[in-house]
Amino acid sequence: MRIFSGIKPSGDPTLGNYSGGFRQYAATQEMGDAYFCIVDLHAITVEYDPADLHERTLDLFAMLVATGLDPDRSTVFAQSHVTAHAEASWLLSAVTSYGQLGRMTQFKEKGSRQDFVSAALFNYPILMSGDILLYQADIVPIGDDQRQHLELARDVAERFNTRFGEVFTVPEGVYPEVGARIMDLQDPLGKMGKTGSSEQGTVRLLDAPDAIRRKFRTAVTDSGREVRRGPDKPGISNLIDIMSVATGTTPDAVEAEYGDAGYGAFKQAVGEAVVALLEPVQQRYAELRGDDGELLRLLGQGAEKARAASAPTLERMYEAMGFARLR
Ligand code: AQP
Repeated sequence: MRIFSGIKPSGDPTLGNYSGGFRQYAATQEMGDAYFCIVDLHAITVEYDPADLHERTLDLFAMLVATGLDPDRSTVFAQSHVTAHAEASWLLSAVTSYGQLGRMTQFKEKGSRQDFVSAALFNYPILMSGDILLYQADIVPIGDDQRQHLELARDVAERFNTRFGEVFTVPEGVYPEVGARIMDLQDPLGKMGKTGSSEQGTVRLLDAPDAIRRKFRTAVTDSGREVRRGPDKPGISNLIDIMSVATGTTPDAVEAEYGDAGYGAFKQAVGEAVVALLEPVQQRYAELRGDDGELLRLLGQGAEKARAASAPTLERMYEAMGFARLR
């Protein structure tokens, strides 16, 4: 089984990234031949500071390892180190529908927040399709916000296979049962993101314990007193999901334990559970982040493995599309 997923070095990672991303990566790496990519080419699709990109890439690599990836077992690498990604993206743009790209909600949402909307932001899902398809991934562990992009990647694979012959495995998205979309603690109808959500409602994996406690203490709740999930309780439902993710118990068990505890006590308990979850991650991160040389060595090792794994697919793409190859 081939597994692929990517994460953008676009800001300090959040509890949302942990829930839909990191924890799924660590779990799925046990299932087969796994590729995890720091998608730095995706990070330039919106306004960013070139002075930060290098450090953010190393930060994210250290966080991937701190949350459980083993770079000797899995292939962990940076997208820009493997030129096949940019090449595949151009080739796949020939079988991607312009209309479908324009319907992507992330493009519309992120585009509306930018003064300058780049063509790269519009083309983002093509690059993402190439990321996945180059590795012939069977499964792609992601959060709910990437569902529409994954569907597009499947359409692109199918259109290519129909037009040029069977080259690609059509990938399946894998979403967590609980915590597929963690919401902003201050606005439980909006996603918690590295960018775009409120600072007070966004829990970052490197936040100090007291900052985490404060963010949960001030989290927006709903009417009523009962700790239970429901469409009328977006704030409490989100906190129940977070408690379930942090402690590895089911949302039903969380409701059974805290149903009558009152919102204040429940929020405090969720804060403590998240602090306990992140403490060892932060410790491991600090150890790893102290050694740039080792991180770069491991990134180099990942790049080599990723180049070797993606090159045959890229070659098959060129051949299937009829290009004259020099061999
Ligand atoms: N709130 C979330 N709940 C569950 N999963 C989430 N993910 C992101 N936010 C949540 C998942 O994290 C993985 C890596 O995300 P990404 O780096 O590809 O960027 P994104 O999906 O666009 O998320 P962000 O954090 O909000 O970044 P920005 O602000 O830069 O766009 C993905 O699997 C994603 O589903």
